[in-house]
Amino acid sequence: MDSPVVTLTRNGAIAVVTIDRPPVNALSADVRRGLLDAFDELADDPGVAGVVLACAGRTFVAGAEISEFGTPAFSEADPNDVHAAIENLNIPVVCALHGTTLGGGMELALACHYRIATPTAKLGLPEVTLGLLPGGGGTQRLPRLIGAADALEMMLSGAPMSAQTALEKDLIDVIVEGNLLEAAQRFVGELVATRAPLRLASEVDVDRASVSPTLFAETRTSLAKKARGAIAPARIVDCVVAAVTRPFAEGLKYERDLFVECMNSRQSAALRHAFFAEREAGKLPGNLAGNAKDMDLRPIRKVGIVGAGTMGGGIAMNFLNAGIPVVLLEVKQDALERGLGLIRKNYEATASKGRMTLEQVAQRMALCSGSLEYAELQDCDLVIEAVFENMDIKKAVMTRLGEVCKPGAIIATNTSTLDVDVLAAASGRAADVVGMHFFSPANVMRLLEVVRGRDTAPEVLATVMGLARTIKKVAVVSGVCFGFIGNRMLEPYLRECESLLLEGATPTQIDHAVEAFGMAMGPCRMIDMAGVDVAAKVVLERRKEGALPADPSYRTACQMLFELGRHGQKTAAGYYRYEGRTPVHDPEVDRVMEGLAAQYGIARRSDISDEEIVERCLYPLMNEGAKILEEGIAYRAGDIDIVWLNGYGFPALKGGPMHAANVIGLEQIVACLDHYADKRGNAFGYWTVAGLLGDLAAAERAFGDA
Ligand code: T1G
Repeated sequence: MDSPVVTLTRNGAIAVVTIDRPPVNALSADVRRGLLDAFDELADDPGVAGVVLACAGRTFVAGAEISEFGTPAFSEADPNDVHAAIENLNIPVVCALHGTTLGGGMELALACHYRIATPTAKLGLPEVTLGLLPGGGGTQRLPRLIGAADALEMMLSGAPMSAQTALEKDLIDVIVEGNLLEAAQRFVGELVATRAPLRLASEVDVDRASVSPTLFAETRTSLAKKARGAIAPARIVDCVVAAVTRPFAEGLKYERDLFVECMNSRQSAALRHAFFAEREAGKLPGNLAGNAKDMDLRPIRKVGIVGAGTMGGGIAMNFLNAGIPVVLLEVKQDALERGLGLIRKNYEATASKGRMTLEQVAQRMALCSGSLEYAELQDCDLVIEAVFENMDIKKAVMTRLGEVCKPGAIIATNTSTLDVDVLAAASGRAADVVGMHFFSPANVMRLLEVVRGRDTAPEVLATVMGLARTIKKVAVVSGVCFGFIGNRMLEPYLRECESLLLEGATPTQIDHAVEAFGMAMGPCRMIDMAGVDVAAKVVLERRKEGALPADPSYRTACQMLFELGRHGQKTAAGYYRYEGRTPVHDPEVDRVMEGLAAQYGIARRSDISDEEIVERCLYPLMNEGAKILEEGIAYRAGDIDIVWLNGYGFPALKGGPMHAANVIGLEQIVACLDHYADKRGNAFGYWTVAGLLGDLAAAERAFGDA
């Protein structure tokens, strides 16, 4: 036994097999080989009466090594052979669970004869979140242990189960306090002393009488609605049917066939890409700021927020949820009280749904104070301005903060459209300034664009990236440009949407085409929800700055709707008319678009296809992403994907716009952009292919290639 990641030790007649492969003991080929060697050795050792299987480090096995999928390593040392070696040992094998036992780790535990866990341990089969299914016997053993319905719920939700729930479902045998390994050795000693039976999940039959005759049909109907087009959930149902109706060996083979189908699917490739991209996005490239852990990060013990409006209140909740005290600053008492009241109301609404207790509401509110005095911000380690989106107003606030905040305090701006460098300069201490662009509602949306200014100190950036993890945000670093990453790419998307409206497409057709591609919400519905007035004001501001293309018809649709008082859902009319929250086609909008088309000499067409809508809305968006990459605004293509997956409803099953472009093929994207340049003219450069995109396409490479 000489595997560096699996060790076999003996304590008298008890053997301990320990996996040690940081950071999460992922079940890689070398671990699987080490386990096979260990259990082969134990099978031939008459001196061993019982076995403990445990992990070193922070957690029991948290799953298969995801990076192995689609590589030759995936096929080495089949986990099912490991499970068979464990089950077929003629002495008890006890699995000692701590941390997050997930996926392949859960399947390893299910193959053991007994399972014990710490009180805080969690167990789960989250494969579905990666477009996979438990491919190591999980779909066959779990129903045999907890029944088909509970097994389906656990595998289709992918949600982890607490140790207590697992105990109640007989998924584990005991919860142990204190030293897990010692308890496990005692437990296996008792099994040996009492000659306890060896329990093999694979030999249990699912009690068919316990399976509701409508369970599978109802599950499939529910999936058809909520898991639109996803492959893995449907295959999980198929596997559980097999667990109920077929012998174990047959079910195991069936499971493996369906697992390979899922693993080879584009959906799973997209979800696995996003898994790693999200983690990469949280890291600063080494060249930029060295390694964060080598830097003097600035401790954030108290946060100030200037502006108690919807954004300021939502931002505050993130810190209160993390137990960080907040001072909320306003200029008028009534505005301050309104802001504090909104925070409390949000918490009480959560409590009314049973997702937090009233005691927790009180605890969070106790951490939140309000003031009308800037002086109250002097002991804050971070102050975030979330005042009205106007340069003069924000500059004045930043100047005050530069004067008031203590040395070393970080000053952040929540601006979504203004120049962070200008705001940083206004503070007089640009090295302490960073952008923190929260997405509304700020207490719900996971995405946070962290905008590094020209002068932002590396440790300020690293501190805020670490703080983002503390407040459970998915942080992506952006450079300074209009709209940073997300809103900058949104611009050509909305531009083409509005051009299509003037050419004769309806809001319904555009939204349906884009939603059929997978976007959570089409552009017209999205703007109606966010506010046509908000969109129009951004365009007006940029027109004032001369930052818009010279195209006279540029985004006139939202301007006109704004002038007509059609501000979207809030006025029951925007691109649609609203009956409650239901969007209804409004012929008045057609007339508005016809008028604008006539005004700007734009020919109306009746042959606009859904394919043209998707190409014209999404390919310029992807092209803008390439420009963002080549300008160094975003560090990685994956970062851009994470922005769009977490902030703009891009379909998870497509992995983000840059991953989707890779799947479509960059040469295809380029050809399409060239096609529209020829067909529509390129006077304003809308169809000019980004240099990086053209180069990658010519070299037959992809975004994110090493
Ligand atoms: N494979 C490879 N690397 C993994 C990994 C995995 N399964 N899980 C985590 N990592 C890396 C991650 O990339 C990061 O790396 C570091 O560990 C810390 O992760 C056959 C097919 C366990 C709850 O889906 O949910 O088993 O950035 O930042 O927030 O049926 O990681 O440090 O270089 O997320 O404390 C099923 C996935 C796989 C669990 C810990 N398992 N992991 O969260 O840390 S498929 C999963 C997680 C499977 C079998 C099937 C979380 C975590 P780096 P982290 P965390």
